[in-house]
Amino acid sequence: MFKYVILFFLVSTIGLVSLKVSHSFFTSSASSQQNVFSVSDVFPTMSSSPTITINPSITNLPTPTSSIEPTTSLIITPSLSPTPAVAHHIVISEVQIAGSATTQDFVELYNPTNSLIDLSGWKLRKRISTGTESSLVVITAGKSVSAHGFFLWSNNSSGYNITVGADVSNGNTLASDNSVILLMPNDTVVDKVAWGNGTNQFVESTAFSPNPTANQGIERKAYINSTTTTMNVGGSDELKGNGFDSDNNPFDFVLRSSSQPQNSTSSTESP
Ligand SMILES: [Ca+2]
Ligand SMILES: [Ca+2]
Repeated sequence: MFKYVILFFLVSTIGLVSLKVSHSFFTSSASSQQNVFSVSDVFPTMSSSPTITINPSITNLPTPTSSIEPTTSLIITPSLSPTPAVAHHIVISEVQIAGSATTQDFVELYNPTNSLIDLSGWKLRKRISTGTESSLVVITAGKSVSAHGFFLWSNNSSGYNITVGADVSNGNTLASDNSVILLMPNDTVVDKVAWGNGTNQFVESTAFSPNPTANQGIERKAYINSTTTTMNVGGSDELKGNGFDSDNNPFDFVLRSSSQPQNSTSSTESP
């Protein structure tokens, strides 16, 4: 019996020592007098798939353009159609086709330029209502029209040319539905005016209407806004010349109730 007690004691002792040794080997911590070491009882796991970051490359960047678009644009405002002002050439300024007698006819010219113009060989020609053309007058050599001055042709029946002081005259006549053209000696067209309703008229745009009656005058305006009233005696444009020419007979002329023939001795007029 005592042997079994001893044996049990030995076995128990060995077991405790073994347990102590095992615990010493596998404890998660151990200590010494001055240092403390710790180990984990869980082994760190190593990532099997480490993440590798690759800086992405940038490709296909848009190519900057070298040109710089203008931020402002040049705006050119087109001017309205220029207002025809005073003509730069001699114009037919007034016409009468009948006075107290049907032969009391005249054509007045006006020089809106600043220079005297020699009229030698210049021509006035007419077309009657049927379109038949003939000479009204060929201005004789030595005749001229001063700057801003006038020049007058008239019929000479019964001394009408003396009455109006015509610079040139003859027996030719004008009538309703006629037209007149002013030509340089080389037949360069200078001006035209028609009235009424004739055939193949010398005309700018359309004919002036109506036909003037006895002692009335078809008179060229001084300005674009001139009217019969302003062009009449006492009107604001009476002494402003007759230089407005837009090549449009009905627009460029007004009908004067009483004509006013002017000649080379009349006072000059300027707009
Ligand atoms: Ca004209
Ligand atoms: Ca006149």
